[in-house]
Amino acid sequence: MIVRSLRDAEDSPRRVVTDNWESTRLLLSGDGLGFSLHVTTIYPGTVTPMCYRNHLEAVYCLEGVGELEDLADASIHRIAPGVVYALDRHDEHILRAHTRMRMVCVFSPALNGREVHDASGSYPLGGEVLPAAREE
Ligand code: 9YT
Repeated sequence: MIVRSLRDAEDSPRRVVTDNWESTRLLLSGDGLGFSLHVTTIYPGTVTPMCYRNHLEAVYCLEGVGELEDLADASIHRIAPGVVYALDRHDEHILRAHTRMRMVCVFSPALNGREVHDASGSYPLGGEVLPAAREE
C-alpha cells in the first residue's frame, strides 16, 4: 500500500511548474498502478492548447471556473467544481482558465515523471522514470 500526502509530493521532483500550470504527480509509472494521478493548478487567465496523442486523460474540477473548447466541433464547455471531462479520443482541445483552477487528473498510460507539453501539446513517451513513492 502507498500512503502519502500532497504536501510531501509538492516538496519533491513530482511537482512540475510551467508558465500556465503546475502539476504535482502523486502517482506515476514507477508506482506500478498503470495510471498516473495528478493535482493540477491552472493559473488564472491562461489559455492552454493540448492534444494528448500518447495518453488518455480524465480531469475532475475541484475549484475555479474556465472553459474547454473541443476543436473537433468548436463546442465550448463550462468547467466548474463537480465537472469531469475525459479525453477519450485524444481530443484536441483548449483550456481557458477564467480563475485559478484546481483539478485532479488521471493519465493512462501513466506519466513517468516530469513531462511537459511538446510543441503539439502532447506528452512524449519514454521520459525519465522517477523513483517509486515507496522508495522516497
Ligand atoms: C488540465 C490539464 O491537462 N493541464 C495540463 C497539466 C496536466 N493535467 C498534468 O500534467 O497534470
